[in-house]
Amino acid sequence: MKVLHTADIHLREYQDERWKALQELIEIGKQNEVSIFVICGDLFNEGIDAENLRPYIRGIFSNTGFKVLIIPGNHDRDSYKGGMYFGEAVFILSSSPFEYENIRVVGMPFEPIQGEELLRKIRALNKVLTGDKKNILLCHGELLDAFFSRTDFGEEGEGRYMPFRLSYFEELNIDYVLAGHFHSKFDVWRLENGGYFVYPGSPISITQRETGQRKVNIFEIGDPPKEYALDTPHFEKVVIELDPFVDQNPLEITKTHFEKLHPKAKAILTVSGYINSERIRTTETDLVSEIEQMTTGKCVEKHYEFRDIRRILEDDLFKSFMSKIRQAGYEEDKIKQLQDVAIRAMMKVQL
Ligand SMILES: [Mn+2]
Repeated sequence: MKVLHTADIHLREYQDERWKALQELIEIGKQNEVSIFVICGDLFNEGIDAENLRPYIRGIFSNTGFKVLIIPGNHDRDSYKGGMYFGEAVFILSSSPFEYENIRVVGMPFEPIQGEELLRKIRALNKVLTGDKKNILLCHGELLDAFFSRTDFGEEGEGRYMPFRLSYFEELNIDYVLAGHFHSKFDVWRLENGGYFVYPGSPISITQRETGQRKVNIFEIGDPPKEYALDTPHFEKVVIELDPFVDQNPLEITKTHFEKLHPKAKAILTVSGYINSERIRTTETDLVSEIEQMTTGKCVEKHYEFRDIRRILEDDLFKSFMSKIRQAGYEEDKIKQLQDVAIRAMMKVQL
C-alpha cells in the first residue's frame, strides 16, 4: 500500500499557483496509485481561505481513488472547527485512529503546547498504537534535534511551534512520523525503534527562502520514506562569479546558468566578481542591460555585485606583480588567490 505525504501548501485562492500545485499533487497521487494522501498541516494559509475554498476542495478530493487525511497546522487550526465538510474521502485526523487495511493513522493537530505537556500527549498514544498494524503519526511542529532556524519553518515570529524531540517517540510503537511545518527541504531521521521521522518540505515555494526543486514523500508501507521531485513553482539561487581572466563572455556564462534552470524556477540572481571591460568590449551598464534582457521574467531578485577593474588590470604595477607570480611557478589555485589579493589591494588604493 502506497502513501503520499505532503506538508504546508498554504492555499489562498482558487486557481492560483498554489491551488494548481495541489491539483498536480492529486494527479501524482492517482498516477502512483496511492491509497492514502496525507497533508500534515497548513493546507490553508488562513481560516478565511478554507472558508472560501471548501466547496472546490470537495470537488478535487472526490473520485481520486485514495483517502485524504488532514491535520490542522498553526496557520489553519481554526479551519476545521464546527464539523466542516471537506468531502466523503477526506478525514480530519486527531488522536482517534483512522484504520485502513493493515495501517493505523493518528494525528496530533497543532496546539500551542510544549515540553512535559506535549510529551504526555505523545505518550498517551501508546494505548492506541498497538503492534497488530503499521502505525503512522501525523504532526505539525518543530523538530528540536535538527539545527534549523525558525525561518526554515516559514515563520517570522518568536516562540516555538509544538517543539518535539525524536526521543519523545521512543516508547511508541510507531513506524512513521509524517510531519509538516518545516518548509525548507525533504529530510528524514531514524527513530530509536527503527521507525522514520520525515519532513517533505513545502510542495511549492511559499517564501523566497525555500529554494530548489520541491518534493513530496511517496512510499510503500514497510519501506523507507522516498522523495519524489515535483515540477511546481520554486525559487532557485543562481550565483555567478565573473573572472576577468577567463575568455568566455559573461553573458554566455549567464546564459549557460539559465539554460540549466528548471522551467518553473524563478531565479534569485547574484552576479559578483570582476570584469575587464577593455577585454570583453562591454561596460558595466551594457552588461547589466544585456543580462536583464536575457533573463526577462526569469528572476525575482537581482544582485549585481560585479565590478569593472579594467584600470587595475591595465596598470603596469599590477602587470609586473602578476608576471613575477607566474615566474615563481606557483600552482594555478595559488596564483588565482594571490591575484585576488593584489586586485583587492589595488582597489583600495585606486578606486
Ligand atoms: Mn507552514
